Amino acid sequence: MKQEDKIFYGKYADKLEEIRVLMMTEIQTILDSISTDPETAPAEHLKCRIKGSESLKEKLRKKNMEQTPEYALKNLSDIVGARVVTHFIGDIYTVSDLIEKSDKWQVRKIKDYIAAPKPNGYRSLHMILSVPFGVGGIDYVNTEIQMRTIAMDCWASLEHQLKYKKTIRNTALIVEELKRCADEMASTDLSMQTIKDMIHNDSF
Ligand code: 0O2
Repeated sequence: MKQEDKIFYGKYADKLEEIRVLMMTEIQTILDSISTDPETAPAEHLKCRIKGSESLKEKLRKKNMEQTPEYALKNLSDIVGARVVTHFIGDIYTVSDLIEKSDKWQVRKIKDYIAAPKPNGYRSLHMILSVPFGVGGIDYVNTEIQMRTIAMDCWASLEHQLKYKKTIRNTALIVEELKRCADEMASTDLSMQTIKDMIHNDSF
């Protein structure tokens, strides 16, 4: 954690780091329980981060919320966030089923933006977890796991750049092209899953 973030999170910083490590370790254990063979492993990569204080304050400011760690811990879900990037769509649901069964947390909500993509084309499965906290009278905090395929991840990274770029001339065209790419990538993800299923179910 950067020094400025340590200062902002204060007495909560160490516990947040503990939760980050817990999430990282538990999700990695789940991934390894499916396969550790690089050819069949479900995830291409796993990341877990604590939201930087500047980005957190900006989110609180936009939502007209109090810019304090206490308020954020009680009202936001992504101070600690993990991202699992998988090869195939089916892996997302295999992994999320196992995440639901873990005794390290309670799954509070699942937002399936793959079954129901956002209007801009954003696709991912978001899981909101309630994790024991126990510092400063806060018993539990919500954390978020985002799960998406490599194609969805590539798309989300590019679209995220659009959000933070202030001066773009062709915004309408870019938004339209991004939506088209999201739909094409979703179609390819489905085809790849079908081919994978055919390879594995067709053997005799
Ligand atoms: P950043 O900059 O990535 O941290 P809610 O909690 O339901 O009130 P919220 O917080 O928007 O609403 O939840 P949602 O929709 O589940 O989104 C949470 C996070 O998912 C976002 O965090 C993004 O990381 C990602 N996300 C959601 N929609 C999009 C999208 O359209 N494009 C991209 N690239 N990412 C998206 P932040 O804090 O908004 O953004």
